[in-house]
Amino acid sequence: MRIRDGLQAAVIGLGAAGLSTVRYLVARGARVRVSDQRGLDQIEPATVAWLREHGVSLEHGGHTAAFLAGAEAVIPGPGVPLNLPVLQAAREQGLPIWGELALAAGQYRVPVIAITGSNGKTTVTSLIGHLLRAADKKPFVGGNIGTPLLDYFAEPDRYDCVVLELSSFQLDLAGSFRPDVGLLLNLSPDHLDRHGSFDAYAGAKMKLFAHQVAGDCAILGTDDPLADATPTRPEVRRHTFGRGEACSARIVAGRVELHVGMDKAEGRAQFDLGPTRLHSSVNQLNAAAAVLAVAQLGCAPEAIARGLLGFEPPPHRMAEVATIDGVRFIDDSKATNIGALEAALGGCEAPVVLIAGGRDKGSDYTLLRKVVGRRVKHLVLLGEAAGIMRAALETVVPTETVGSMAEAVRRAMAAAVSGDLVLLAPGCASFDMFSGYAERGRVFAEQVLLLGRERTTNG
Ligand code: UMA
Ligand code: ADP
Repeated sequence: MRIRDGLQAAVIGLGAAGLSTVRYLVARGARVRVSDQRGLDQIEPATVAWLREHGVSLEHGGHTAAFLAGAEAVIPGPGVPLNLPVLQAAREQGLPIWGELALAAGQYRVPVIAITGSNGKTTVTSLIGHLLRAADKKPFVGGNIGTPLLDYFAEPDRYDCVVLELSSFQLDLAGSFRPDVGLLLNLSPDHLDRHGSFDAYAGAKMKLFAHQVAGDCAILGTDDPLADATPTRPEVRRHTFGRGEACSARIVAGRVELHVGMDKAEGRAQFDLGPTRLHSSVNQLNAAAAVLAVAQLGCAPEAIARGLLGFEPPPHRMAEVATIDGVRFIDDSKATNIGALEAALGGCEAPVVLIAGGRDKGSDYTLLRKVVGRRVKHLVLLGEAAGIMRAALETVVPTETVGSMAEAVRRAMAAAVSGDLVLLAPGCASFDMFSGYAERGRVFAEQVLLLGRERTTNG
């Protein structure tokens, strides 16, 4: 959308995305105000100084209805709950509520690949960025992965394509945004505390495809029945990845076979994942999705193959920590919903001692009964969700509850025998006990390594 000079814009939330939004609006001549729940002493002084210098007024310590006086549009950050009283007041006043994607709609001058799904977004987004660089392209990689998506517009000349990881929060307020290549990896319940229902959550994800036009491409993970059933517009090219025979990027015996997007003479290209770090069952899917997406931008098979070989998956996703007395410890701290936990267990061949729990996001843990009953020999629970998880799962697996990660690691080791796998895959958010999933994974690894040292010392 084009921002009118002098537009009175009210931004809510001064996190990374909010600040980027303020900068974007200021650069386009809008009159901007911003409101944050934090006190002034909690906001970086350099940010406060920048706002003052650029004539942006700051409300801090909470959001009031007075903040909206004279505003023509309200732009909440992606993490700002949409049921805040100030947003309800904005709706009552008939003010439009835009997200970052809505602001950027129609403004990109280079191809945009946008990735969403319940799990695998960050892995696939960083892999796509990596493959594009291997093909000598200059991608901007941002969105939910960390760099705010509007930062692209600060220096657009540095890039020849854009790769965006998009959350349901961002897509909920996407306006008429459309990606040239939209990629939906999978769909399973997440963030129900925010969206209220699975249908509302899935509906937000599906907005990815709502405004695509002829010439655009929709990529769907057909191993996941919900992603497979996602409607796309008839004029849009629809490609699929997975293990099914008809897939455009098909996984066969640890290889990705690409049946589209290559030079006609070649017919298909093949990529062996055996020698790469993408050989786990979920990463095979991620690789197929990424290969299919970059092929749409004309990347050559040799460059893709080179890129796949050099890719390091991001940390805390099925990462090997150590093996102690024959017991392997795996850190999948980024498994923050039940879909990721289910996928992690589905990929494990050895008996699993599972460490799970954390902050609940409104999940129904009874959905895990089947996979837990089949794969898990002992369950160690910690965090706020331990009680509800226990109630849902203790009849299918021996379960105990602990108070700390140190205790969890020790109890898991006590329940394991050589050949077993101890898996940290919480199925919950981490914020009840940690600053984030990365800290949770780090503490887990520290405790595992400590245990290993003690065992060595004690012979
Ligand atoms: N705030 C208010 N009022 C509120 C709530 C928050 O003023 O009612 C303020 C907070 O005080 C804080 C700011 O808003 O100053 C936080 O803003 P935010 O929650 O929108 O987060 P950002 O720091 O801008 O980071 C956001 C994404 N965060 C969320 O969607 C929660 C980041 O995704 C993203 O990397 C970043 O923009 C850059 O694009 C993180 C995330 O957790 C990784 N995403 C969720 C997930 O992956 O599950 C969706
Ligand atoms: P997201 O950004 O969507 O959270 P990540 O790449 O950070 O995705 O991975 C999050 C969790 O999902 C990790 O536990 C990881 O092991 C798991 N995961 C990764 N790819 C997939 C996939 N394609 N399907 C299911 N789970 C996956």
